[in-house]
Formats: sequence, C-alpha cells, structure tokens
Amino acid sequence: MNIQWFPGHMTKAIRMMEENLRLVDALIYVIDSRAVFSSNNPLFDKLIAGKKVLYVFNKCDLVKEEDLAPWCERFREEGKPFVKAVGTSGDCSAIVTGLKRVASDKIARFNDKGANVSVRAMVVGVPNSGKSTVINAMCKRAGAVTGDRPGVTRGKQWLSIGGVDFLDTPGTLWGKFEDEKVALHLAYIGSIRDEVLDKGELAFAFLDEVRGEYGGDLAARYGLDCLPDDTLALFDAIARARGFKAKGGDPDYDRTAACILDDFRKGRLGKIMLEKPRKQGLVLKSKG
Ligand SMILES: Nc1nc2c(ncn2[C@@H]2O[C@H](COP(=O)(O)OP(=O)(O)OP(=O)(O)O)[C@@H](O)[C@H]2O)c(=O)[nH]1
Ligand SMILES: [Mg+2]
Repeated sequence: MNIQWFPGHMTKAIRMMEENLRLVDALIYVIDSRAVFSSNNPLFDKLIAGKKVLYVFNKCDLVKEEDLAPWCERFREEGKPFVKAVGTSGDCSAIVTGLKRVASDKIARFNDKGANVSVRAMVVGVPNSGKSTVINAMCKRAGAVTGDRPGVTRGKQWLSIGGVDFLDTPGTLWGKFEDEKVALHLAYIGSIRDEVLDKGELAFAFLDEVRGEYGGDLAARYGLDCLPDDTLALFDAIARARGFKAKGGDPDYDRTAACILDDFRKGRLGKIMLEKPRKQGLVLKSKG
C-alpha cells in the first residue's frame, strides 16, 4: 500500500515551529510508545539540534513494561533524557520534573539573577501521539483541544503552569516515507488520517504483522477457539465472530477492518508493541 500524507497545514506547522524555536528553552518530544522508531520524525532533526530535549514515552498503558525497557535502555545509552507517561491518567508531573532537570542551567541562571522567569518548552511529535493531552494533564485543565484522530491541533497555542510555559504544536509526519513499515505503523496508531487510507488493506496488513506474536490476544478478543492458518481466514473469522455481514451473506470487510483498527487503537487487543529495537535492528537516526 502506498501511503503518503503531508497536508499543507503540516508544512505551515514546521515553519511555525522553526520560527518559534528561538523563544523556547527546551523541547518536549512526545512519542507513542507502541511505535517509538516511527514516532521519531526526521523532519524534527533540525528543530532538536542544539536544543535541550526531553523525550516522553506516552501511551505507556498500551504497551508492556518489558517491551518498552529496551527502548529506555537505548535512549539511556544515547544520552537522551526521557520519562514515561500516560497522558490520559491526568498526572504528568514527571514530565514537568524532567523538563526542569533538562532546563536546569537556565533555571539556575534565572535564580542567580533573582529573576522570576518561566521555562518555555515546545511540545512536538507525530499526529495523535498525545501532545495536547499531556499538556492538559500538566496544566491540570482542558486548555488544549484533544481528539482520537490526527490533525486536531492546527495553530500554535501557549499554555502555562507556574514556572513553565508550553507551546502546543500540530502533529507533523515524516515528509516522505522511505520505509513502508513506518507508514503502516503510523497508520495503525492513528497518526495518518483514515480517509487517505484503504482501511481494509490496512487492517489486513496489521493482522498479518501481529498474528504471529499476538495471536492469543486476537483469539481471546474475538472469541476464536483456534487461530486460522492464514490472515485472510483470520479476517473472515473475525467478521463472522462479530456478525459483520454484507448483502448476500459475505463478510462485511469495511466494518470488520474498522473494528480491528479501532480495537487496536483503544488497546482492546491487549498490549501490542509494534517496534522492538533488538529484534528488528531499529536504529534511531536523530541525535538527542
Ligand atoms: N490510552 C492512551 N490514550 C492517550 C494517551 N494520551 C493521549 N491519548 C489519546 O490519544 C488521542 C490523541 O490525543 P491528543 O492529545 O489530541 O494528541 P495530539 O498529539 O495533540 O494530536 P494532534 O494535535 O492531532 O497532533 C486522544 O484520544 C487521547 O485521549 C495515553 O497516555 N494513553
Ligand atoms: Mg494536539
């Protein structure tokens, strides 16, 4: 499947981020823990070069701790400061603490001068990674609009708590996908607008990719006694189990595909990690 989605508002967003870079002391880089590699957008490399960056492994509730551990180890080895977070838990105080640690030089300079100035942080990440949600959690109010689809935040917005100002930014994708796997993973996690995708093909590719390792979770979710041998048969079995029938009695592929993708995105298929650094030999290109 050829997936490319880079609407005009993302070009504008990158420009806005570059223009505002001089105003901020640090970046908060929000990553979807299910796809750590694909959440690292090469378009942000220019933004993060020479800036203090705090990485946030968000949506930790959707992965197993032991699957995230190798990524934590990798970031530690590369000297990239990070914290784990669940934006929807409403408690993201660890991000504020992490940010203050990352920006401690600046805070010390203020304190030396007796000045009462805020740390300013730009929050960046691929669409739907939870940027606005974590900002709201840190500010303890629903100041930024959030939603379970990509492209919710369009313009820039500053939100503040005592001592820190956050700049929320629109989610931005890779300019061009060289690797189809990256595009697929971002599509599975809801970073790419569904309307530009063939949901049937996407759900099929998803099942094909995860059925080996997570077959037991799929069988449990859909009440299947045994896992069919091939992906198409699995797709059919899920349609039957859910009672999704088209006219004439054939499986309703559209509804089945939408159901599978929604179940994955909401975590109803169990904790599925799409990208494993050791197993898949994934190497992050960006330097923190
Ligand atoms: N399960 C889970 N869902 C989360 C978490 N954080 C955010 N979400 C959900 O993810 C979806 C996207 O959240 P947003 O905060 O709008 O994401 P965003 O990065 O600002 O998205 P754009 O502005 O579109 O780029 C919403 O449905 C949130 O409720 C989390 O830690 N766990
Ligand atoms: Mg947003």
